[in-house]
Amino acid sequence: MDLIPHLIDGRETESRSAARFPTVDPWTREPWAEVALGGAEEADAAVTAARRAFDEGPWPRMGFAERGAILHRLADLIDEHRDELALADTTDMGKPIADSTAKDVPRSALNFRFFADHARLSAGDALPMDSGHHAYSRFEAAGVVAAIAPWNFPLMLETWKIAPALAWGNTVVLKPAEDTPASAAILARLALAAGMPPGVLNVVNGFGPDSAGAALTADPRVDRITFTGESGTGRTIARAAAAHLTPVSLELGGKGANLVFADADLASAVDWSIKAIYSNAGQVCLAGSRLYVQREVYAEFLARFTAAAEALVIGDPKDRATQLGPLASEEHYRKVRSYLEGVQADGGTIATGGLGDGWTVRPTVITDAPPTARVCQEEIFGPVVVITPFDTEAEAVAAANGTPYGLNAMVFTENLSRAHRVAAALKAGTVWANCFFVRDLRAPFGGVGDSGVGREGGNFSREFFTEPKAVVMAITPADT
Ligand code: TXE
Repeated sequence: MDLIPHLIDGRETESRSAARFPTVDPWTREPWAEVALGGAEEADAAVTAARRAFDEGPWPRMGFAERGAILHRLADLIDEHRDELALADTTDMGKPIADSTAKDVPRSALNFRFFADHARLSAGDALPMDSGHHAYSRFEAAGVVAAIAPWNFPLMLETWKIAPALAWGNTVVLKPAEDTPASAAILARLALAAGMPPGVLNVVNGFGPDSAGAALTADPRVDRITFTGESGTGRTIARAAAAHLTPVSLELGGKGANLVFADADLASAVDWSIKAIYSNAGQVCLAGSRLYVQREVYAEFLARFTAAAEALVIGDPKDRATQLGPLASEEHYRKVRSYLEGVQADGGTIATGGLGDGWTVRPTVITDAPPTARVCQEEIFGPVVVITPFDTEAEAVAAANGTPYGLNAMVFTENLSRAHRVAAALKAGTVWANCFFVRDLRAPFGGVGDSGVGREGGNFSREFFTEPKAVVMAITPADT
């Protein structure tokens, strides 16, 4: 079986103990590769390498154009290795190959292109002062960044963290999720091929608690921690970081509300709502997992939505026709299953869907669930939506804001004023009106409440991954 190694200081390596763990293909439910199992020792070695590369190496001292050229080369290599990278994510976590090929990998390349250019074009501001002084800002690299990634969009979310960190001159230690280490190992190899000096990007494989992940967050030599994952894990990481006052950026869970008003373009609302909950088998922090539909169109919407859900193609994620693969792991499948098993006791009804073969879950619709039901409050992270009717705009907004989460929300309406009014009233880091998942990498991305701390994207990534500095110069008046 293939071995997925760490990358530490420019070298692909096993752990010193030679310990390994299997990574499982959730479609075959069989291990398909072995992974070097890192712990505190490998985390320490990786931080040492990243520290040296930052303190002594060329990377933070290069000009933006030179560093940017390497990042652009890496983006080109990602494009050239698109099929290999897409297959790695699909095999590791069951994402349909059509999605990993057309969305995840191209977006990962874009992450490097965008942040390379963004850093070069926004390297500082000049601030002429009325007092006759001249001030300017510098955005200086923060140092060593620990990036701890989840398994639902492995390559895409890893590069979303790594790209801005590197573009601003930091060095990085990445810990991929234990379920999805394969694409990061390929990325690491491509980074070296693109000309990235040793120690600039390090990858350590392993688990979170009491393992590589926790060791990274406890290391005082780490200057920034960027994490995407579960809200509880985010709290643990924030506590560890507090010991050294290390700034954290936490992108956590969600329970996206999706409001469909009677004046919406119903066909389009159904189409987007289907994508919002069933893409990636619902394993999306942004999933539109709570659908609120105005009563006048509720019955028609439910009928159309259910028909579209039942028509989705479930199957082998390596088949290009598949729209819904298995859930990413047995542990995760068990979690989603336990939510479905609790629906009836909570007062809800499974209108369509339920468990499928293996670790698949069919596109599921739950109706009649009271707002306090677990399926209305907690992140299921599966292809499971709760649909509830509402009467007034105020009622819909209150329902949407009625969870501890606040990552994103959607509103479907043809009434322009309503769209703006509702967008302003929703407690969320992102609101989509008449669309879903459309991103501009300049826009802030992050969540409110239990959905996270901080924002990334464009200038927001600049603030997090740098130490902004103000320089104020006195301009001596000319002798008169
Ligand atoms: O997440 P974890 P899991 C949600 C989703 C899912 C649940 C559990 O609901 O069912 O979280 O998934 C590392 N110190 N999301 O268990 O544990 C871990 O090794 C340092 C939402 O996979 O948060 C992995 O690399 N690191 C979500 C990463 O954190 C630690 C994406 C995520 O793992 C650590 C994924 C520790 N103490 C899951 N504990 C989203 N918002 O997109 C774990 N890790």
